[in-house]
Amino acid sequence: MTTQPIFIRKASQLVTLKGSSNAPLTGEKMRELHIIENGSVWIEDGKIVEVGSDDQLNDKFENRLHEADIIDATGKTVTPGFVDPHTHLVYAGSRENEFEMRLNGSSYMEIMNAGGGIHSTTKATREATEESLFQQSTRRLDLFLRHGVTTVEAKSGYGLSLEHELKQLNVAKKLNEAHPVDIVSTFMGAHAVPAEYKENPDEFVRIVCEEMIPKVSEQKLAEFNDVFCERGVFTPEQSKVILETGRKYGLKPKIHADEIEPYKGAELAAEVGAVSADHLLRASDEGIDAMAKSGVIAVLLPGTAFFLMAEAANGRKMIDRGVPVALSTDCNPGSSPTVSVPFIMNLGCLHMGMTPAEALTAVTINGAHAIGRGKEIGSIEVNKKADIAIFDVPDYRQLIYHYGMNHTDTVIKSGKVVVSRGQLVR
Ligand code: IZC
Ligand code: ZN
Repeated sequence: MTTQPIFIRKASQLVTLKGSSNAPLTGEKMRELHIIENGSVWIEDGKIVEVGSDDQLNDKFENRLHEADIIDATGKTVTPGFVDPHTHLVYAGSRENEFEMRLNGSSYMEIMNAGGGIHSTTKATREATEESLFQQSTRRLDLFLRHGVTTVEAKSGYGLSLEHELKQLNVAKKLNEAHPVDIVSTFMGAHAVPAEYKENPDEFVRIVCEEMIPKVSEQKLAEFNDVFCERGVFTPEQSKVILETGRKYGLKPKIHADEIEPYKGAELAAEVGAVSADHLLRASDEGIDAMAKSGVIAVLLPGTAFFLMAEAANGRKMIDRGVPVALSTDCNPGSSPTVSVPFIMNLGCLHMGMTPAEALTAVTINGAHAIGRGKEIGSIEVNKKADIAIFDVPDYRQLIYHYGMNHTDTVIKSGKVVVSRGQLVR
């Protein structure tokens, strides 16, 4: 079945990020957005068919204008739909009580070690039915979409038992089928050592490796395998075993590295050839150089540093040393309860020394590469999936400069309008 073509016309800026599909952008290439002024895009059957100036496209499609749904983007900025490569999307409950505890001086780790934090969300998620998890996560996905996000990675890790990890991953699978936003799943059984294995964490590592990973792989419920490598959670040695086991079962490694303390997580990411190392607030220079050398993408999460009142990762240094950088919300109930990718870009600029162009690259094509989707999404190029966001600002920098606001006007997902005038289209 063919669908009605969509013709986006006359964008003040059409940010294409052309030529970035084969590998993530690094160094000064992260600042090359390939913007077309007075730009237009022709979309058909879910794909981008032509990209160029409005004059060029008007000539080419002159005879077919009457067929198309025309979206006038005069005065607006058009970008690839945002790709958020690190979320803990599927969970139950909320942790505003811990937010208040932190405001009164408790730390994230103290709360977790006292049985709260990840453990409290695990309890709520284990108790929730699939239906309830689905509903609670749908609400977040709707909000993502309304902020211009068309693809998210989603991690498990609030089940921490075979049964409940599979439940979480199954919810992600169903959400991917039911919701316009695409979901790329990551297994993260090694998100915390559950209370029942507190005295014997190695036994939990064994269960992750021998019971959970094989099942997740057999049921094709995830593409990636992640571990929270942090003092008091999983050691670099345990993390290595978990990531290498995952790889044997076809799950590509990712790692939560050097978030709270320097722990040689960045080095480990390079050693095991992880697709990305995420957080990196306390990564060492050696670790950063090792990542650059082996092409590990740094997924930086400045919303988490902001929310934990910590100093953000040094994005500037990573880019200057040749590490490809992506940005993400880290959407989760403990350390970053937000879906606002635009706010994350603002923090990337203000707290991590990135330029607005680098920040936009980081939430589009580099985000796509961080989840293995660089060839399909993340730039506006012929034959790519028509995932496109239109913002009510004439210059992409205003998207970041007018901070804490949602400028999203229209979102097109797989060639269909799913947000119009800021509202979901059902
Ligand atoms: O629920 O606190 N850092 N995992 C690692 C998290 C934050 C999520 C949480
Ligand atoms: Zn995370």
